[in-house]
Amino acid sequence: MPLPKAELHLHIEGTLEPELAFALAARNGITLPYADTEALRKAYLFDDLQSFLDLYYGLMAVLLTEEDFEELADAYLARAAQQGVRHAEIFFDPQAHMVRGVGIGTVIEGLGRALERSEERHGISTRLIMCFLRDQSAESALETLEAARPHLHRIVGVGLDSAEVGHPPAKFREVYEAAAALGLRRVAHAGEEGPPAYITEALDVLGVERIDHGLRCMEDPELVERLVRERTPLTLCPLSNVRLRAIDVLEEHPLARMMDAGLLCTVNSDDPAYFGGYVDDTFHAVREALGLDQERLRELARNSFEASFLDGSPEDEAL
Ligand code: ES4
Ligand code: ZN
Repeated sequence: MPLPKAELHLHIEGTLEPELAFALAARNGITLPYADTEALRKAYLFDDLQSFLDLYYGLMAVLLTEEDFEELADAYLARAAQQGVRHAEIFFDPQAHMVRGVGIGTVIEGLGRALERSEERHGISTRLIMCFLRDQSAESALETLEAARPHLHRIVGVGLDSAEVGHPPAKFREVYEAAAALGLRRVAHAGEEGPPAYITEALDVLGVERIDHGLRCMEDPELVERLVRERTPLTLCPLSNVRLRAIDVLEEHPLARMMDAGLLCTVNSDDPAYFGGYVDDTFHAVREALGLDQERLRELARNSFEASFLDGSPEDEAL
């Protein structure tokens, strides 16, 4: 039995398995530039974050209708339930769809349809986090937040993802202020490929309450001390770090050292269709590669609930 856990760093577009991509392509009359699912899987050899993002954005071409987004999310939730996930905070990238002429309402309402049935169908409570693409302009992020206004009842917070280096958090100060004024929670990817200073900036300028990845905090002992003191959660994604070559091999992942340092670490799957495993597969992989014992794994599972946006109400405690 997998440990009950929350998944807090999961891009719904990154759960698009090759089989579903081809099925949606056929339904929508789209020709993919791969002969079959096997040929597509063979393309999943990445040098860095950008080489992954190119494929990830390209394959989204198959996602067009509300039903497509509903099916995508429902397929993830079904797999997540098998992995012991009881609560999922799910990222989506509206700008990556809007540039293709897919309305933000189609995306949010489609995902929303799957999410509103999730507790009943899969035993998983959910939250939706809207991410801004940091390699797009700050104006585009503001327009996206504005476009999302009619759908905000479905969204718990905002995040920041895509190509990190050269796009520091401060670029998005204004849109994060606007999001905070609307009562939205705030997270951001930082310290995945970017320097530790981006983590500090995300905390101080954007007011985020969690750091997505945060891997590179380990280069700055004062920052580590602060993250420990403030109990800032980090949503680590070890399999992603290996596939995108942030580290060479899983055995070199700093997760165990980060836990020893007192950091509030969680383990997540990021883009599981691309990185070779869902969240419990990731728990198994770090257990094997880093020699984490059962107590350490239980700590990670506990951390995932503590770091979540569940409010600890009696209803939530029933999880
Ligand atoms: C992402 Cl691994 C990762 N990093 C940044 N942005 C992303 N979007 C989807 N996966
Ligand atoms: Zn991510």
